[in-house]
Amino acid sequence: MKLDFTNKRIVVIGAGLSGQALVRFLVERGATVALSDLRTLEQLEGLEALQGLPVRLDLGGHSLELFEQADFIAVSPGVPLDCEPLRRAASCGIPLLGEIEIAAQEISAPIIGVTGTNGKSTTTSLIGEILQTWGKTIFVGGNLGTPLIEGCSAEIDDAVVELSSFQLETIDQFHPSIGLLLNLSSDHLDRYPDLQSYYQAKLRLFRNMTAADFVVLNADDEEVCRLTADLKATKVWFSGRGRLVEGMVRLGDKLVWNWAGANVQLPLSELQLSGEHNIENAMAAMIPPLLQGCPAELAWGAVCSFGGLKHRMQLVRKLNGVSWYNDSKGTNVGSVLKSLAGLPSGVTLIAGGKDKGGDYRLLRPLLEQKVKHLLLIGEAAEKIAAELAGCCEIRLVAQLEAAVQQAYEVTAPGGTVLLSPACSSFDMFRNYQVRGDEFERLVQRLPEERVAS
Ligand code: UMA
Ligand code: ADP
Repeated sequence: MKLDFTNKRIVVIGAGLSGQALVRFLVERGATVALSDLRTLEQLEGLEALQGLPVRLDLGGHSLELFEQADFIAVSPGVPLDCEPLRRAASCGIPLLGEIEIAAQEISAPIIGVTGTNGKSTTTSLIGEILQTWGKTIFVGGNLGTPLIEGCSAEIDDAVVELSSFQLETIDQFHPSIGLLLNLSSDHLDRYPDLQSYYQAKLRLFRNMTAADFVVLNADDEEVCRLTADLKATKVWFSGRGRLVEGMVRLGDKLVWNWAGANVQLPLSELQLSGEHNIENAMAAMIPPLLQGCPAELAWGAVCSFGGLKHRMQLVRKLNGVSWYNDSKGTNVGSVLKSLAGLPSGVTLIAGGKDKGGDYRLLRPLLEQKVKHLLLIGEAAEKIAAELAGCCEIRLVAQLEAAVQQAYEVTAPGGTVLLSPACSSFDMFRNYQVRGDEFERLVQRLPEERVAS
């Protein structure tokens, strides 16, 4: 069912990617739109693209009376629902609609929704690669980067959407036909009061799914198994530990797909992506296209030709026998564990940023095994240093530039320098992409000849 926005007074809160896309969509649907953001015009990017549209700007803070007088509030995912303007609107009985909910009510194509703590972007992209290779016209986006609302106008066969817990908080009727829950571990405890609240936000993905829908679940993840026991939708499991009779399972150097009479074997040696976690992502990504009838060999070919996304364990440079990796998207403890696990010992790890309430002590065993030097930046530096004291040599460094310089000086040939922060970037950078780009720029500038600073 489509919502009617004609002549409705709508306040869009948050003027980032989602907010700007919402403004364009709502103006086109005949709404009277105001765009409200804590930031000033000078601090915001991309607003010039809205020039010429009839939109009232409410910048440098939120005018509460606007929120009290609206017919609807359209919410960007990064805006916490307990902030003052949203509480004020809720107390006046004004409905809050998230960007995903608004978009989903417009999209009639089947939706494949991907959530979990880690691997969402890689898995979403892999599903997109497979469906495109199969000849489908698709939208691929969501938390990955392109707001789902931008996929509303196009004629598509499927929408493949990465969904964050923030986006799922505001869904209502949103109903994917296939939903994936990749894994669950600690993240975003700067937004949620506890881990269970974060997990419950993720589980909202399944709230409207029925027995006619499929859920793709990680059989090796205890929390996923525990929390999905009562789901109505048809469960399709994947396991990297060979524990399944039905579903997608890894057996040594191959994947085996056993489902509805099909038995297909896929050789792992052809996979370009590296790391155990990417085998999990590949397994999960294969399942939706296979359920839709995509030929297995074609799907596997598309997965194997995918070289990976930027800022995820990306080799930047080999310099004087040292390998430099950009894993700026390693923004929580669980992802750093996976990234480190795939490296030999002798690592110099650059970590830190905006703390999200993660338990850094979980890194201890792997740090003791693999990391020689830990260079810490950003607001979380002191907390991380305190929780990891004694694991390896630890230094607090003011800026990323100094961290790169020190890594260059202390890492012996044969070693690895890894930027994998375990934190978000927002204390020092606009986003993880800017942080990763800056790291790459600094690494490319390092001289071949080692010069003492
Ligand atoms: N703002 C307010 N008032 C507030 C809080 C924030 O006005 O109380 C404003 C900020 O000043 C800022 C704007 O809100 O100008 C930003 O909105 P946003 O945080 O929703 O960011 P968008 O640019 O719309 O990007 C969002 C996602 N960002 C977040 O969820 C934080 C992007 O995911 C996503 O790609 C994009 O929508 C398109 O769907 C990024 C992300 O970091 C990659 N996601 C988190 C993650 O992956 O861990 C969840
Ligand atoms: P997300 O979109 O969920 O943040 P990405 O695909 O962007 O996930 O990967 C981000 C980082 O998370 C990677 O650099 C890697 O360190 C880690 N990661 C990726 N896939 C997995 C997985 N399946 N399990 C655990 N960690 C993973």
